[in-house]
Amino acid sequence: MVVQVTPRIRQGSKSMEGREQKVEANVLLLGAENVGKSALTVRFLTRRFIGEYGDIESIYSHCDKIDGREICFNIWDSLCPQNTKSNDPGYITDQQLEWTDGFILVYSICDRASFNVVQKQVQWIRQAKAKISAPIIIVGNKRDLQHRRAVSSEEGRLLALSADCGFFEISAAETYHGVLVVFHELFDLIRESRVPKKGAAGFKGIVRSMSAVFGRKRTE
Ligand SMILES: Nc1nc2c(ncn2[C@@H]2O[C@H](COP(=O)(O)OP(=O)(O)OP(=O)(O)O)[C@@H](O)[C@H]2O)c(=O)[nH]1
Ligand SMILES: [Mg+2]
Repeated sequence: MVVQVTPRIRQGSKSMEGREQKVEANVLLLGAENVGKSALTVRFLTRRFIGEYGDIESIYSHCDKIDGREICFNIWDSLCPQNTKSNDPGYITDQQLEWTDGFILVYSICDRASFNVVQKQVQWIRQAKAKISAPIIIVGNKRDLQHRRAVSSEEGRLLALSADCGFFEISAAETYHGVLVVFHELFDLIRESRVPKKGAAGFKGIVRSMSAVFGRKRTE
């Protein structure tokens, strides 16, 4: 099952793209060590799960067509701790905050500490002055490892609801589809965040739930 929470639409600092055909979106992947940030990135880029990824930090570019429009994702696959000057695993650099149009915060459903890191990172982003409009999607990865689950779906969903973030549980190891949905959903939120606010009341929050099964269970 994948639980999806769609956050309230935020007013963006960037202007609307209008009818431009090519759109760029900078996406920053954050999260504790070993949660699958690189696995998610490589799945999206190549559709493949290769198992081991090393500890390389990179920014990748990948163009895709969504609704007939060419979207160029710049994907920053970060390392944790994100800044060696800080011992705080929730720390996010000003450069990262400034660069990104949207965040994917990844934890492993088997690793409670990694969920705590995501909680800290959400707080950090929400308190940051810059780029306050950049949307966040929280991803609970490794959902194929149900027998080792340490964080319930409900906890992930509640964190997302309380912080106005999107939420998915996926397995980068098992399927490409879940990863694709995460990136496309984030792109939709980025696009909405760039639309000038309509009317004083703005948009109403929308919460929707969706269930889907992504592939068979497997063990590591
Ligand atoms: N079972 C399972 N293993 C996964 C999944 N995603 C990643 N892994 C494994 O988890 C380990 C860490 O994956 P990475 O993608 O390197 O994690 P990372 O977050 O990029 O780690 P750092 O770059 O060191 O911060 C690897 O052994 C992957 O094969 C998943 O969905 N299920
Ligand atoms: Mg990595």
